[in-house]
Amino acid sequence: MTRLSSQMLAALPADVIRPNYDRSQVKPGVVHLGIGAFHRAHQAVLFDDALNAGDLRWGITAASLRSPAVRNQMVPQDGLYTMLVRDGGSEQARIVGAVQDVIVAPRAPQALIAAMAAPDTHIVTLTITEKGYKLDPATGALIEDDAQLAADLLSLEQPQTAPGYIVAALARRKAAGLPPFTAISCDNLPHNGTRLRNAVLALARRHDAALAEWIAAEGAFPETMVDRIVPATTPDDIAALTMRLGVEDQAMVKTEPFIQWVIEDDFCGPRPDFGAGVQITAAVAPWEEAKLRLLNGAHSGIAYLGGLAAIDYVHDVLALPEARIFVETLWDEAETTLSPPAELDVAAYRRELMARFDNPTLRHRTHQIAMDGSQKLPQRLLATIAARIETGQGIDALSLAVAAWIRWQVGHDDLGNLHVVDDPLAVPIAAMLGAAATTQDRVAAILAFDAVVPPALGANPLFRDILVRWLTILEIYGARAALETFRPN
Ligand code: CS2
Repeated sequence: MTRLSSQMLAALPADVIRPNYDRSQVKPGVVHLGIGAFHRAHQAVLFDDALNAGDLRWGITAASLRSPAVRNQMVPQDGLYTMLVRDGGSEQARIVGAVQDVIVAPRAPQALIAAMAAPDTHIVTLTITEKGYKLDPATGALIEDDAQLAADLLSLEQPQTAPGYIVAALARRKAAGLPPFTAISCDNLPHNGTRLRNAVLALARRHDAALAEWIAAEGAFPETMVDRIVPATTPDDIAALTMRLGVEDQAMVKTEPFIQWVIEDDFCGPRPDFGAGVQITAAVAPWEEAKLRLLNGAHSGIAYLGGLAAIDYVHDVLALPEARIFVETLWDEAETTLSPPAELDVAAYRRELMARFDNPTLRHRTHQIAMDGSQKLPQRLLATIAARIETGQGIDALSLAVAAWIRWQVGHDDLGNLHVVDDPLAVPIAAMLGAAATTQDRVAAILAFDAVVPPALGANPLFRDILVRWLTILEIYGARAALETFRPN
């Protein structure tokens, strides 16, 4: 089957939106680390908007930090791919032209450093997932015994981590008399900019104190909140799009209409005149916290409970009335811990979130969201629970989500279907749960695991008792029964 490419653009059906700019004139202004589906449906589209608006400085050189899979999808297509926006009955296809090249970092580390150190590069964006920062999820300290980080602490000749690439490239820029780039974390971490800055400075200091000082003084690491639901693309999605386009697009992404990128007004160089979907603001934290605790907190609860109940998709979980009440209760609990920005109407935001979760055409898998729970729980659920406990408020629904995460670690759902626990801490967690004889012991082991649970919260007897109650119900009766306790009586 012929692949999508520059040559095939003219032959696409008339209703497919295409780049309106001359791609040969675009300069590479952005380097992106970690090109997965999320980047292609989020930041790349917003830079593509800038290109479509006539500002041709914002082409993207993207990098995979591990596998060549995305390069093999995109390079034969001249970097082009389709973004399919699905909402109930409607579907819109747009070809995004912003990605100019894809580098597989382990195969061409010097090419990636050179791209990041090029004079035209003004912005480096990252979607490397929570675990890519090499920071302890509970304390935020550099995980020095991580093998890749340990290698970068020794030498940056061939960096292994994203912070390693940033330090190597910033060193190159400093030596060349160039200003630093603005480094923008686009992962769902609280204070993601500060975390990235901390990781970069800690690593830089170990190599060259003067470099670290220069980065601290001249660099910029704005905080951001990113939001768009981007389910993993399936072979069926590609087959259906091939029928529609008449060419095959192996790099397509599917997503929802909603898109939001809130960026702290802290750039050390040029930036595009961003269009709709991007807000530049002084304070990102309140946005970030509301999104992490409402959207992502509910998502994780839906993922573990739905996954345990053998329900594949988010919208199918929410077809259960008790699951909706569970989510609303979790939101009632989380909402009181927020200091929402004045522009955010929380009630309307909650209604909009529920409608987004209900989108039946997205087919967002519970198993996808269940990944990397140890990295996600602290900011999505545990911080919220700690804040509720501090003010003497209930934590029933939030704790059920945490208990469901613990239950998920057993590796099978309530019907006995096996799943892989895809998590960087899966092995130590399985070992500690395996060594625990009773439900009480399992809860005690997790609460004592300070890589995930902050010690003060882990020592709280109220939290312990609620977790034991929920985990007992999950172990004996299953997730459906636990959710049913949220039925209106
Ligand atoms: C999801 C997020 O997979 C997950 O953990 O909760 O990727 C979520 O879809 C996005 O944060 C939405 O902006």
